[in-house]
Amino acid sequence: MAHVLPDLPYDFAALEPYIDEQTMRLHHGKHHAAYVNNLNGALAAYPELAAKTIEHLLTKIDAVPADIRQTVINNGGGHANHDLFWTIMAPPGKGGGGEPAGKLAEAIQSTFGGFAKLKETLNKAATSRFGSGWAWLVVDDKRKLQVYSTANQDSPLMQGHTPILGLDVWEHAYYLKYQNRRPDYIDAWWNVVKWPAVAERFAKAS
Ligand code: MN3
Repeated sequence: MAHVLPDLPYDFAALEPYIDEQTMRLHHGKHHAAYVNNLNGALAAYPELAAKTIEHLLTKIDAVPADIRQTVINNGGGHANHDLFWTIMAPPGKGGGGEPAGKLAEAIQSTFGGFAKLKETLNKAATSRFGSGWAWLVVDDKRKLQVYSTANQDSPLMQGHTPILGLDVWEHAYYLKYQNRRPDYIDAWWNVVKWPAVAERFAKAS
């Protein structure tokens, strides 16, 4: 059973003006699609692994044969990370924007000292990531929230953490509209974060 590129849950232009249509088309239809194709290519020689979910493969990455392990880290990570990314965003006013509520808001308060502090911490992780990578809000193995960044397509799943919010800071995610102004892209992105989806992931992970 091959991995498939999921459809976007909204139109390519739906996140305008914060994330532009052309970026969304290329990001989803070229970048994410390539991760899926490369992952399937690597797994073709290992039918028993091809039947596993991507979450399973990344969580147990040491069990993946050495000859395809880095390919699975890069392309399987790329697939899982983008799968999350599309679903934790929504058009402003249609689920996107605003602030977290409920138990997630309580956990953010007790861990970071409030939403403003969480934003500050995640913004710092995202702006200071050198080169390509992601900034994350995760539920760690002790069921606590943590913010950090990873390089390339490295998934928090590989260290036993469950990502509940992820921000792609590869240049392909923002360069067409924001060029070198990564901080402007990060500021804009908060307007399309779909907190109910993050809260759902938080509830499942904790
Ligand atoms: Mn990307």
